[in-house]
Parts: sequence; C-alpha cells; structure tokens
Amino acid sequence: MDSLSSLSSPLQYPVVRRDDSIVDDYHGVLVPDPYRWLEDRESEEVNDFIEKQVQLTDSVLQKCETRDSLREKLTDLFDHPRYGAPFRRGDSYFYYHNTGLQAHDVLYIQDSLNGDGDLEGNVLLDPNELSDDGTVALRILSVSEDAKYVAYGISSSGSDWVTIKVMRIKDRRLEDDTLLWVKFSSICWTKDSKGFFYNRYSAPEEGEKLDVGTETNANINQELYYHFLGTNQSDDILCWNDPQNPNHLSQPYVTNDGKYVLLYIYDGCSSVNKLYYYEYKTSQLSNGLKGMIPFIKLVDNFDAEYIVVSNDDSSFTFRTNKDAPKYKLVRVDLNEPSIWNDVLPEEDKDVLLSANAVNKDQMIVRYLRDVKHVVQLRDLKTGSLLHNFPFDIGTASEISCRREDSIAFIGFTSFLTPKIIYQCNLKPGFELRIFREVVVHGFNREDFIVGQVFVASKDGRTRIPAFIVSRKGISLDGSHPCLLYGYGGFGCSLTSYFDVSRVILMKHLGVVFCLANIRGGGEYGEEWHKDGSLGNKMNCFDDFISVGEYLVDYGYTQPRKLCIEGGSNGGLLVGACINQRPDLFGCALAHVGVIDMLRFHKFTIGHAWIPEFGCSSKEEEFHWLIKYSPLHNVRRPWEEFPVKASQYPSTMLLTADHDDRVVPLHSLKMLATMQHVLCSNLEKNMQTNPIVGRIECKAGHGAGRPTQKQIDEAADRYGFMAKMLGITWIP
Ligand code: X99
Repeated sequence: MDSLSSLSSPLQYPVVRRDDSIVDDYHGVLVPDPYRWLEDRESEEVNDFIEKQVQLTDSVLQKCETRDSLREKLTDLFDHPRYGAPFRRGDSYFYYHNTGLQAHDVLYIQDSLNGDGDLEGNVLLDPNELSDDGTVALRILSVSEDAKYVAYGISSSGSDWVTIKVMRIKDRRLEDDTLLWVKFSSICWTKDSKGFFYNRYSAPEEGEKLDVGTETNANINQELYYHFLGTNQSDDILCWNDPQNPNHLSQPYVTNDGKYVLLYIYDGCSSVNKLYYYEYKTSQLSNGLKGMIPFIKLVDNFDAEYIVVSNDDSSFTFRTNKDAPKYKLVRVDLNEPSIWNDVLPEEDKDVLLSANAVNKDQMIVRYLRDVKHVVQLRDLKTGSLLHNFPFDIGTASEISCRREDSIAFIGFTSFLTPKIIYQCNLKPGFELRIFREVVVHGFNREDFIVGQVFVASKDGRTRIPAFIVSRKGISLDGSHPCLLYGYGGFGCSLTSYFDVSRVILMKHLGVVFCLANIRGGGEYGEEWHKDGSLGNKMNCFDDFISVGEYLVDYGYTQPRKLCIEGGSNGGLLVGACINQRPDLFGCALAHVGVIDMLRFHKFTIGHAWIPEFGCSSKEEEFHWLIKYSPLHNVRRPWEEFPVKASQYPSTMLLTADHDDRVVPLHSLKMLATMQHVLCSNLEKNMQTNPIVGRIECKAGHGAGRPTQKQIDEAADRYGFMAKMLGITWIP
C-alpha cells in the first residue's frame, strides 16, 4: 500500500505485557482490561513503558525534517510583545504583559492611565522568578478591595493543585500566609480586605512528600474556608462543606456592594447550579465569621444555571438558562423569592454569553450569533439596547469593567487579528478607541482568507458550522494538507482566535485550517450542548466526520492529507473518530484525551464529567459508553473493512506526567492497545503508519505551560504531522 508516511524502516514497538486476568463484569458484559497495570504510577514497569515510548517517539521525531524549521519559526513569531486588558482595583490599574518569549506573563501595576492611554507600569509580580525552568505558574490572582494586598495561587509542573500566597503591594513584601491543597478554587476577598474565601481539599496522606499532580485518587469533599490575612491556615474558618455530597464543588462570590456572599453549588461540570446566599448584618463583614455560614437557599435544585450579574440591595439580576436554553437575564428580590421577572428575554437565534454591569446603570452584554461575537451596551434596569459595539467578525475575549467605572476595556481577537484592546468611555457621547494593538512581525493578514461554511450532519437535519482559514487563492483540487480541529463538549464553544502556530502551518506547510463547531459545545446554547452529551454523544463524532468528509468533497484536501486534532474532551473526539473512520484521516493528534470511558470517573476530578458522559456503573449509560470509548473500540480495519483495506492514520497521543485533570493513564493504555492490536505484526504488517506517544515531563493539562514548552510541543506534533502527510517546507 502506498503510504505517504513511510519512514525508511518500520517501527519496532516495545513488547508490552498484557494481563489477561483483569476482566470486569459490567451488567453482565465481560470487558477485559489487560493494561490495568498502566494505571499504577508508582510502578517501575510503568516507568519503563514510558521510557521506551519516549525513545521510540524521539527516533521518529528525528526523521521529521520540518521540525527544526517549525521550532525556529514558532520562536520567531511568538517573540512579539502582548498585553492583557487592564483592570482597576482601588486607584490602581493592573495588567499582564509578555515581552515575547518570557515563559509566563508578568503582572504590572500603575497608578493611572496617562492622557494618551499608554501603560507604563511597574512589575508587581513576575512568575518567571518563581522557578528556573518556568514550571511554576501563576494560576489565580485577586487584588484586595483596598488594593493593598494581592493574593495569588501558584502551581507546579502544570498540576491543578494551587498554593495561595499573599503579597503587600506597596513594597512587594511577601507575607507569611501560605495556603495548601487548594484546587478548583477562586480567591474571593471580602470588601473589608481582611481576608478571603477559597476552596480546598484535605491534605493527602503522603503530605508534602507527594510529587503533587502525579497522584490519581479522586478529589472529593471540597470545603469552603475563609482566611484572615496574617493568620495560619490551620486557623482558617470552615464556612461550608457537604459530606453527604462528596462530589459537589462550591464557589463563593461577594457582591459588589459587599452586603452578601453568594454560594454556587455544582454537581460537577454541568450547566446547572444551586444558589445560596448570606446577608451580612450591618457592617459586620468578616468580623462576624466564626464558623459555618448559615446560607439561605434561593435555588436548591439542579434545574438550571444561575450566575449573578449585579444587585441593588436585595434585588438581584442573574444570567440563567432556566426555561431558556439560549440564556436570558432575570431579576428576583430576595424578599420575594417566588417572583422572577425577565429583564432580557431569551433571543431566538443568539446565545447570551455574558453580561457585565458597568457605568452604574448599564451593562455590556455579549451574544454568540452563528459562532461570532456580538457586543452591546444595554440598560441594566430595563435591558433595552443603547449601543452596538462596531467590532469586526471574531471574539470579544476579555471584558474588563466595573459597575462604578465609566471606562471599560474589551479585548478582541480573531483568526487574523492577534489582539486589539479597545477602551470605551461610556459617558454620554460614547467613545471607542484602540487602546493597544498587538503586532506580530512576519504575519500579514492580507495573505489569508477566512470563510464560514455550514455542513449537513449525518442525518441531514442539523447544520454544523465550520470556519475554514487558508492562504488566499488556493485551488480546490484536493491537493492541500488540512488540519481539522474540534472539541465538542461541556457547552464550551470554539470561536475565532489568533494562534501563531496555525499561521505558520498555513504559510510554511500550505495547510488549510478548519475549526469545526460540532454539537456538545455551546455554539447554539444548551440544546446544542445536550445534543452532543450523554446518550447523544455519538453526534459529536458524526459531526466531526461530516466536516472531514465536506473538506474532501469540496476539494480542500484528501483523506491521506487530512489531519485531525483535539485536546482533552477533544482528545476523546479524535480517539473515537480514528476508530470509526480510520480511512478518512492521514494523521491524528490527540492531546490529554479522555480515552477509557468505563473508568474515567475514578480518577482525580473525573467524577465531575458524569453529567456530560454518564457512568459505566449504570447499565443504560454503560451501553452508551462502550459504543464509542476509544480504548474499547480499536479494531484492525483490514479485518473490519476488507474491501477498502485501510489502516489507522499516523497517530500521536500526547500527555504529560503531571496532568491531574485527565490523568496520563488514559493515553498510556490507548497507546499500548493500539500498538498491540494494530502493530504487533501478526500478519502482513498492514499498519505502517506510526502510532506514537509524546509524554511531556513537568507539565500538566495545559494551563500555565511555559512558552518554551508550548513551542517545543507544537514543533514536535506539527513536524510529525508534516512528515506523515508528506508535506515539505515552503520557505
Ligand atoms: C473540569 O473538569 C473543571 C473542573 N472543575 C469543576 C472546576 O468541575 O474547575 C468545577 C466545578 C465548580 C467550580 C470549579 C470547577 N473541566 C472544565 C472539564 C471541562 C470544563 C475538563 O477539564 F468543563 F471546561 N475536562 C477534561 C472534561 C473532560 C476532559
């Protein structure tokens, strides 16, 4: 068989032990799990497996000729100054800035905006000083109301575990406060600036000796604490816990007027929450906190999502999907909790993404209209439209404003716009100007073109949006390599944003890039999400495959030049799609994927995804999962479809040793399974396309990854893709 990917010699895969004694009984169905031993991170055998896979992958990467050029170009293009939207606390402005190749963005502070709006701040906190190798990252940060202190959470090696520290702003003095075992938490100051709420888990038995982030045990029994500045963590006040519901997570919110603390309760990652509140007695604030907070239950079921927008005393405005899958704004008075009124009713087509109160009685609302952001200024009380922001087609990625301020900052990005930060003066007259524009040298947007297409789903009843980005003037003769990217889950929408590596792929590898807005995301609200979750999860894979077929049918590419890529839930997407249509793709890149759909709920925060996927312990749900679980559906295509005699695409499974969001065992078990089923050379060595794993060290799920690691990984995976698709470098 003619394969573009032929490396000079076939790969020698490591011989890996299979344990045939491990067979689970799921509701009468026996399911073997021969690589269960790969779940044990402590074992020497697992380390040996990883070492051999790393060696094999290195040997493949060394033959990928474009890798060095990619790394060089990535370094070049990454090396541009970039900024975050400024935010105000007290009388100071804060903003993030990266000169270009710094491992992490640096936090700056300045007293005021100059007349011309230029920022010339001083360094407040430089995460690059926290480690020599860039593996310590800033993950959360919050400035106290009086702007005297900043509390921030750092994490090591990409883990979700966070340690909170406190710095006095005026002299950058690091306080003694150190809060451990914080996870899935915000830092929520009370308005008296005496301290803050945060969430934590109990310390693991191994204590601080543990290489945190490598453990796989379930995160249960999260608790809400209040920390008084200058005290020991052991003196923190336990404000809320719920031992009856060990999987629940909570998130506190102190209202702008400081009069209430709200508590959101989540049963994992789903678009519903409970909502409790507590009213401080007159100016009592945190002084009165002595123990568990007697929260009052405003919403005590998981019917819908409620997120606060603003309040005037007891009158609260929420964004909700209650009877409104495309979301709306409602208002309720806490004294009359049975009366809920619509403030901004649900739209027919547009999804209400967010609403931020600003300029006393106004709000900035963001809608998603056919996967493009629409930003408006509206009256906070009545919801009536005051102004349309005249932005280009793309994504309003940051909205930075406060109710008490008349100036707002809005960050904008798109496939061909690195970033523009707009400054809007909302005082009468409404002034909008460019505050900062990020410029990437070597990138000229005029060289590229973006289009949006709508692809018919498998059953022809749904239109799946997809963006296609390419160099201008390509002919649709099926000759181009194509990279198809998707996610499809958790109500997360993929919108247009700038990415240095894609520009390089288009320019130097001639790649056509396609972003598929498949079901499971939030592109058309909660219905779009539900249509791609639980028993409907198969729609995600069908949609992605339909978009792949579209790209072939319309002459953008051909199967052996089509690469699919996705991360996390998108790694599951890629894993399921290569099982279902090995013939449609030439290459597959699956990052940090959820692969073992029968056991994902047992590890770290996996249980939080049960509302999205279901759980193998329930019979009906087991039957959903076993049908697409990537680990359980690897079969030899030449036996399944003997007429078409295809093989699997060249595949790279990427993971990292400290990924405690989706633990690496998913990718490791898939790697062993694919290599065994497809490559163990039982017959005529049909699988010549490589199946390899890339296992990053001192890294996690993705957040807080230093710039150099991002560059190296992109060079590796796209160098692999280029080699496998037979692409040569376009200078
Ligand atoms: C999470 O797993 C985030 C974990 N998480 C919660 C929080 O479940 O951070 C939670 C509840 C309440 C407050 C804070 C948190 N996520 C985020 C999913 C996708 C996400 C994730 O990382 F919903 F966007 N996954 C990895 C899902 C499958 C693969």
